[in-house]
Parts: sequence; structure tokens; C-alpha cells
Amino acid sequence: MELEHEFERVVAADHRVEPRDWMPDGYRRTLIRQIAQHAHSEIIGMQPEGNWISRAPSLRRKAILLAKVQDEAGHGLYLYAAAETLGADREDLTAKLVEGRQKYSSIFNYPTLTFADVGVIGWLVDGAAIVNQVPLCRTSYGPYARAMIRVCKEESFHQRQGYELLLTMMRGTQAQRDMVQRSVDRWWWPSLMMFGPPDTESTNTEQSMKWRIKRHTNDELRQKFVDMTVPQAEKLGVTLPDPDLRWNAERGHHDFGEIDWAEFWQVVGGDGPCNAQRIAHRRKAHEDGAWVREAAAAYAAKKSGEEQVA
Ligand code: BYC
Repeated sequence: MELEHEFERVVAADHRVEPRDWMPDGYRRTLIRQIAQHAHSEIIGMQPEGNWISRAPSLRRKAILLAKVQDEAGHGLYLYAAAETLGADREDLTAKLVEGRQKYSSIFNYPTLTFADVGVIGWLVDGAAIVNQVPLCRTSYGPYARAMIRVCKEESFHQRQGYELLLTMMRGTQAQRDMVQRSVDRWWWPSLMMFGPPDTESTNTEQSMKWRIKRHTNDELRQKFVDMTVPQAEKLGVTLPDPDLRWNAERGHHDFGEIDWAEFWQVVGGDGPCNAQRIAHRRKAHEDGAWVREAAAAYAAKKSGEEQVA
């Protein structure tokens, strides 16, 4: 009872819960679920853009893209480390991912068909990620909140590189402008789905808000993203593919059309355009890396043996 009161006091005072503190089992389970899903998203998220590294149109674009994809690997690693502070086992999390027992963001199950998709992922996907993740810098669990600070700084660079790439293409030929518009048409709705199901169908939001793991609901963040993105689209000169999108002066927000939730649940359920390919690729990379893990473990064992002798 006393431990529970202390936990509630820490959360209510907006202080951070730390790894050695007592916490309810449900709080620990929810955090492991969300942080693991977040880590898996970063790691699987390397694939759609990684597809274009060898075909980037210039050395500069290739260097930028390589740096961005490497950042994503780094984000995945901080997040797996944060999950480990809760007692999760890294090997077990990877096994759950490749066996389809843990989720990753729906957005990474869509294909990258043209180089414009690299720009649109930066602009819309990283833009959505920032809106979702900036409030997570104030999430109640200390290691997750601290990881988010660095992640958000890097995401901000990712978002700008995407927007800058699109501005360059929009100043180019008509074919380039058409390529950008088609890419926006394909990524707009899946980007809105990144924020999760509507609040009325979100099973975890209420409890996660009470524990201050989540600081805003899915619909609040989705609305913020739409409001932020509309003027950026205007400046860029692209049309967002939603005939119902318009400013509502009464609400002080943009209204937007109905999201295809059947498509969302289909993709989350494993049946999106690229789910099988993404998981097969991840499984192969994990198997191909077995020798590195074995060598690292053998080296660590040898070192600790040497230390004990000394
Ligand atoms: N995709 O109760 P709800 C990046 C699941 S990576 C798949 O609202 P919650 C980047 C949800 O897990 C950014 N599944 O859940 C990387 C739950 O199922 P379970 C990734 C989804 O957790 C590379 C069920 O639906 N960001 O930026 O309260 C390149 C009901 O949902 C999705 C994060 O992971 C989805 N979109 O809220 C470029 C942020 N949405 O687990 C960029 C951290 C929902 O009960 N995560 N589900 O079986 C979060 O903020 C929250 O977990 C969510 C969902 C807002 C995503």
C-alpha cells in the first residue's frame, strides 16, 4: 500500500519513475509493450528508406539518407536499452517481433516506390513521429523520457531533410512535381493512421493517460499533426488527398475526412502490402548476425576470465 501511494505521488507530481522504484505490474507491462513496439518500429523503419540508399540520385542525398537510417538504428538501440531497464530481455523482444507476437508501426508496411517517398517519409512520417514523441519526453518513466529527448532532436533533422528534398523536387521539372504529388497521395492517409485508432477504440489510452505514460490521446495528436501540416503542404505546392479537409473557424482546427480504419486494422493484423517482406528481411538479418553476437559473447567471457585471473 505504502509503495503504491509513493508511486502515485511520484506520477501525480510529474516526477519520474526510475528502474529500481516499485511500480504496478500493469504499468511495467504497458511500458514494455509500448517501448518494444516503438523500438521495433525504428528498426523495421530502416527498411523502406534503406531501399533507396544504393539508388540515391547524388552523393549528398546518399550521405544524408545513410545518416538518417543509421540514426534510426540508434533510436532502436536506446529504446531496447530502456525496455531492458524494466526487466525485458532483448533476445526475447526480437523473437517476439519476428514471430509476429509484438507489433511495430503500421506505416512501415507500405512500399517506397520512388525517391520522392524518401522526402515524403521525412516530411510526413517523421513529422507525425515528432508530434507523437515530443510529449513522450515528459512520459512518467525516466529512461523512456530521457531517450526521447535525443530521439526527437534527431527526428527534427529527419523531418527537415525530407521537406528540403521535396522543396528541391518541387522547384524541378513537371515530372518531379508529379512524382512528389503521387507520393503525398500514397502516404497521407497511412501517416494519419500512425497515431493509432480513434480514442473511442483505443484500448490502452485511458489507463496510459492516468499513469502519464501517454500525455495526449491519439485523436488529439492526429489533429495537431493535421493542423501543422496543412500550411506546410500549401507552401510546398502539393494537394493533400482529402476533399473534406477544410479550416473550421468554430473549432479552431481543420476538419478532415474519415480514415479507412478497416485498412488500418488489416495492416496492423499482418496483412498490409509489405508485412511479410519486412519480417522476412528482419529475420534474415538477425540470423545473419548470429556470428557477431557469438563473437561478442565469447570476447566478453574471455575478458571477464582475464580480469578474474588478474
Ligand atoms: N501501428 O490502445 P491503442 C519512427 C496498436 S518510429 C501498429 O491506442 P497505445 C520512424 C496498439 O499497439 C515511430 N499498431 O495503443 C522510424 C494496440 O495494440 P496492443 C513509432 C498500432 O499503445 C523510422 C492497439 O493498436 N512510434 O518514427 O495506447 C523511420 C490499440 O491502440 C498502431 C511509436 O511507437 C500503429 N500505428 O497507442 C521514420 C511511438 N497504433 O499493443 C520514422 C510510441 C496503435 O494493445 N507509441 N496500434 O496489442 C505510442 O505512442 C503508442 O503506442 C501509440 C498507440 C500512439 C502508437
